[in-house]
Amino acid sequence: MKDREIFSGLRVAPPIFVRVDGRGFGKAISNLGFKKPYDEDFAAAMVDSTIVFFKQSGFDPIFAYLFSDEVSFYFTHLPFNGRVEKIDSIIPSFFASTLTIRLELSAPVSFDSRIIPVAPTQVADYLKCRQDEAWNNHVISYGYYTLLKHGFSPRDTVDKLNHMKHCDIHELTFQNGVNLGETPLWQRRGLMVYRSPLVEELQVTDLEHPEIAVDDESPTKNMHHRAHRALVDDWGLPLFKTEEGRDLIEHLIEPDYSL
Ligand SMILES: Nc1nc2c(ncn2[C@@H]2O[C@H](COP(=O)(O)OP(=O)(O)OP(=O)(O)O)[C@@H](O)[C@H]2O)c(=O)[nH]1
Ligand SMILES: [Mg+2]
Repeated sequence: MKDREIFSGLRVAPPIFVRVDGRGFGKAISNLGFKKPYDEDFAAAMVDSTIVFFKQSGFDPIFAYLFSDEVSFYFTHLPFNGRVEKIDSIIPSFFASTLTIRLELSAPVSFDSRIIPVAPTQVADYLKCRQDEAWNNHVISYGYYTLLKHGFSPRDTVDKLNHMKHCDIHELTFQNGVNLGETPLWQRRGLMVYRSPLVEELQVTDLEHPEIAVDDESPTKNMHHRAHRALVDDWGLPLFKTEEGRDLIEHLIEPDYSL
C-alpha cells in the first residue's frame, strides 16, 4: 500500500512561511477567563510557545510574526528535505502541544497550518499583509465588544459592523473610552520573535569542535566568528510599511543574519 501514500513525495523549497492558526479559538479558549478582546497573558503564552518552538522543535526559523491566535514562521532552510506532509503536520502539532502545556489546559486544542512559498523580495509584502490583518482585527474586535456592551446581540453586532466604516468604529469606541490609536502597540501591530544581533561573539579555533571557544589572546588557526544571538520577543514593532519597518525586515532576512 506504500504506493497509496500519494502525497509523501510532495516537497517545497525554501524560503517559506508556515502559518499556524488556532482552530476555533473563539470557543476553545472562551472559558479560560482571558480579557476580551485582548489579554496580555494569552499573548504572552503565544510568545512563550513560539520561543519554545525556536529552542526545542528542531526546526530553525529565522523569525516569527504573531498576533491573536496565529504565528507565521519564516524559514530559509528546512529539515525533512522540504517534505510538505512533515512540515505541515509537525509544526502545528508541536505548537498546539506547547501551548497546551503553557496554559495548563485540560481540554485539547489544535492548530491548522499552511505553507506559503515566497521569494525573499516578497517577505515584506507578506508581513505587511498580516500586519494589516492584525490592525483590521484590532478595530473590528474593539468595535464588536463595544456594541455587545451596548446590548446588541452577537448577530446584530456583526451585521452592524459590516455596515460601519473604520472611522465610525473609531468614533464609537472613542465615545466609550477607548482611543484605537492609543491601545498597546502589540495589539495594533502584532509581535515578533527573532534573534537579537550580535549579543555575544565567540571566537572558535577548532572547526571540528566549535563549542570550544577561546579568548582573544590565544594563538589562532582557522579562526572564525560565530555569533550567539539571544532570542528576543519584540512587543513594540514598527509599521512594516514605514522605513523603520522595512529596515527591520531587511535586517532580519539579510543572508548572514541566520548564520
Ligand atoms: N479573550 C481573548 N480571545 C482571544 C485573544 N486573542 C485571540 N482570541 C480569540 O481567538 C480568535 C482568533 O480568531 P480566528 O482565528 O479568526 O477565529 P477562530 O475562532 O480561531 O476560528 P478558525 O481559526 O477559523 O478555526 C478570536 O476571535 C478570539 O476569540 C485574546 O487576547 N483574548
Ligand atoms: Mg483561529
